[in-house]
Amino acid sequence: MERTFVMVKPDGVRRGLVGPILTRFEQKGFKLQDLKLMMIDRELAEQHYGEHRERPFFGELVSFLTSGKVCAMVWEGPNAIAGARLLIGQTNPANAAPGTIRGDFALEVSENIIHGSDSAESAGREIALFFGDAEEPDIPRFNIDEIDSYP
Ligand code: IDP
Repeated sequence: MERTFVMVKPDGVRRGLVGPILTRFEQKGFKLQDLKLMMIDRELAEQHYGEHRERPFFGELVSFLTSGKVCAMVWEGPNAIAGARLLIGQTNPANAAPGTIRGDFALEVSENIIHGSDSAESAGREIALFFGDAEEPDIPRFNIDEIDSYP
C-alpha cells in the first residue's frame, strides 16, 4: 500500500474541476486519506517546487500557485504514486493523452490543473509539507470520550 500527494492547482479549483478529479481517483479505486482547500503562501510554494528554483518559469509558477485556493489531497492504494501520475497525464497538456486529467481538461503547461508526487521520497516530503505530522493534526478533532465533559 502506498500514499501519494495530489494537489488541484488554482486553475482547477477556479474552473470547478475538484469534483470531476475526486471522482476519477475514487472510480479508479484509490482511497482518500486527507483533503483540504487552502491558500498557499510564497514560502510554501517555493519549498514545494524547490527543485525548479533555477528554471526560467519558477517565478511564474510560484505566482500561479499563490493566485487562488488549491485543493491538497492524500490518496492511498497499491502503486498510488505511479497510478496517480497515469491518471494525471503528461506535464504538458498538449502531449497528455485523452482520458487523462490534463489531456481532457487543459491546454497549456503553465495551467495544467493538477500536481502528483513523482516518487516515494517526494510523496513523503510533500505530505509532510502540506499536512504536517499525522500525530499532530492541524485541525481540532472531536474526541467521543470527552463528550460528558464538553461544555
Ligand atoms: P509535473 O508537474 O508533471 O511533475 P514538472 O516537470 O515537475 O512536472 O514541473 C512542475 C510544474 O512546473 C508543472 O506541473 C507546471 O505547472 C510547471 N511548468 C513546467 N514547465 C513549465 C514551463 O515551461 N512553463 C511554465 N510552467 C511550467
